[in-house]
Amino acid sequence: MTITRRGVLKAAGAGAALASSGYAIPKALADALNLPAALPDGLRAEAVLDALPGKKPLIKLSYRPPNYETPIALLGSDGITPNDAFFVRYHLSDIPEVDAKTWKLKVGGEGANSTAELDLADLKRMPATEITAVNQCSGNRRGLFAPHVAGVEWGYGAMGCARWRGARLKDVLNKVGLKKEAIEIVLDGADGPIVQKTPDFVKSVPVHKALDENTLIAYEMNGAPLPHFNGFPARIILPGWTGTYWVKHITSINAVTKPFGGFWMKVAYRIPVNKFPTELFTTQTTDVNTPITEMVVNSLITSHVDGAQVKAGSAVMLLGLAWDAGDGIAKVEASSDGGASWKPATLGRDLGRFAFRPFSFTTPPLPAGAHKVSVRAENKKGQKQVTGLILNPAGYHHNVVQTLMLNAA
Ligand SMILES: Nc1nc2c(c(=O)[nH]1)N[C@H]1C(S)=C(S)[C@@H](COP(=O)(O)O)O[C@H]1N2
Ligand SMILES: [Mo]
Repeated sequence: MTITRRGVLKAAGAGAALASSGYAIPKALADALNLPAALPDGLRAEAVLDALPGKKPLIKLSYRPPNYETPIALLGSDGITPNDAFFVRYHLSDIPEVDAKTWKLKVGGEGANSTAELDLADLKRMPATEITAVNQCSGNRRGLFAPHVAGVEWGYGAMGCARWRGARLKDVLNKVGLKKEAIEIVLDGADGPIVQKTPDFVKSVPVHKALDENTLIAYEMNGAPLPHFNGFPARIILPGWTGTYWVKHITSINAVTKPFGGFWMKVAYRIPVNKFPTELFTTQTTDVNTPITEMVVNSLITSHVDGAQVKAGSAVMLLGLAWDAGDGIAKVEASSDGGASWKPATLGRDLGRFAFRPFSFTTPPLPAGAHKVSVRAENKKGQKQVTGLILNPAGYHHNVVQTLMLNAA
């Protein structure tokens, strides 16, 4: 089932179901397709809601490979993104349906002392850890970059937060033992290129991050097996770091003693050195650039979209989410007067330092007219969202303070 944005807006306007599919458009989803005005015109007109097997209708940016973002309304405000609403990001189109019975994980590499092969039962027999963590694509909000940069033109929804359960990567690496010269751990999944000109999607992480007690090989998401499109039967969870390292359908893990040279490390997913306050991936750093690592502090209003109608003379309760790389959110502030004055928002439940932190803020009664509303988060290290976009060639780390218009009538 595919619903075009134009169709949705028409149907929602008429309060009707789409005649062709018989699918009644929930108002929240119609609102969600009111994509940010900064997105390229072509994309805004073409964006469609489309349901992958096992998923709710999400915003489809491409089908081969599947790139689907979560509508803002489905991100909700309780800090957990449901599995059927979680965004989907792939680089390659050959995504096998992995059979849990025959799936094997190979562990070794020239930086390891031995090799091992685990099946799913072996992995599940190991001590299990559960951690709630945000998975956000490096390119989340790329579509808001001005001037526009090439890549998947994501809006706000290339992110989600779930309870991930699995074995520690550290315990799996201990089965083979690392040589003291090992510097990176190389992660590869079952998916591959359909045409050989696209390089296979393989990532590496520094040994210290691989050995971090929060780094998992997860087989459960929010208490259920991983959905196929989120990495069944097992994926890497690298709390604090952007989604690119969270390799899905993981099949091989290799320790290496030299910097890993694949395309997805050396060419893609890089940021200029010294532009962002994030950890340096030292073994991969050149004079000019370095792999993206940690997420930057950020927040999003999820209860209202830009241009939402509210009742004149009434207070408006804004709900949303804030997150960072794992220092934890210290405060969220909101303004309903275009940034002239800021007041603290109320922080919601704390699901752990790597999770979405819900917040709420009630505006003063808003007289009839347009109101500029903003929120900004600060983490426990004192890092703040930026007010001006930090340009970088691949359009990463967009954490500009969000402003939206509410129309009180
Ligand atoms: N096997 C595999 N794993 C992958 C990718 C991929 O293309 N193939 N993309 C990565 C990127 S860039 C992101 S942002 C996350 C997205 O996770 P999700 O699809 O579960 O939301 O998966 C990561 N893991
Ligand atoms: Mo990504």
